[in-house]
Amino acid sequence: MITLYHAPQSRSTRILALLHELDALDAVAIEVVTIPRMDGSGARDPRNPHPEGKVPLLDHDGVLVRESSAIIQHLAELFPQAGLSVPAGDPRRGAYLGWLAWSAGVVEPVLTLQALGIEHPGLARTFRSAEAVQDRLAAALETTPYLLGERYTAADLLLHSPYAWFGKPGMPVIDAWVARCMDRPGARFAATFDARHAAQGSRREGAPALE
Ligand SMILES: N[C@@H](CCC(=O)N[C@@H](CS)C(=O)NCC(=O)O)C(=O)O
Repeated sequence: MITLYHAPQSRSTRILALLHELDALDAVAIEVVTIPRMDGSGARDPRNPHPEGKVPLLDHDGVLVRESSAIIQHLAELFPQAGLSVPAGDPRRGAYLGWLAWSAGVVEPVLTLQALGIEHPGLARTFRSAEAVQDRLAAALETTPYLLGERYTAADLLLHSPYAWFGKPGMPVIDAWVARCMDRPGARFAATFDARHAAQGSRREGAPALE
């Protein structure tokens, strides 16, 4: 059995979008849980087995997979018929794995530090900058609609998601790619699912919409 622990309008929303893209919604149970939110609302959910109480978390037959990039790689390979993963042996495999790991190891800290207004020469030397992230994406998207070429992959799903959340960066080639990714059936499904659950949650709890 496979279960996704999901909190509406959070980093697990992209996993919901992936499940739709993989046509795997019938194979994965969605457990909607609460999390502590930045605005002080919400709380850790005792039903969520994530060691830090975070989302997303995937439970695959009792094996827990945490971290979005790992969950995305696992699910995209579990449902290969959707063509969102790049298998070992494919010449694009190296680039694909690199994009997934770069998202977690560089993009997430860089964009978080930028949002918090934190700068330090050591951080810039290690991770580069939000501008460097954009330049790297723009270079990849200069001649093709998606990061790995003509076809949308799980790397696009993961890497466009911060811009879907925080807003497009104002670079035409990236803005157009983010718009393409946000217009996917998976993204639209996840947005509708979350809106419905957020509304139900606020009616049930009398709580702010995000919980
Ligand atoms: N790097 C992790 C980040 C997970 C994460 O921080 N999720 C947030 C929701 S957007 C969360 O669960 N926050 C609750 C908390 O920090 O306790 C991933 O991408 O999976």
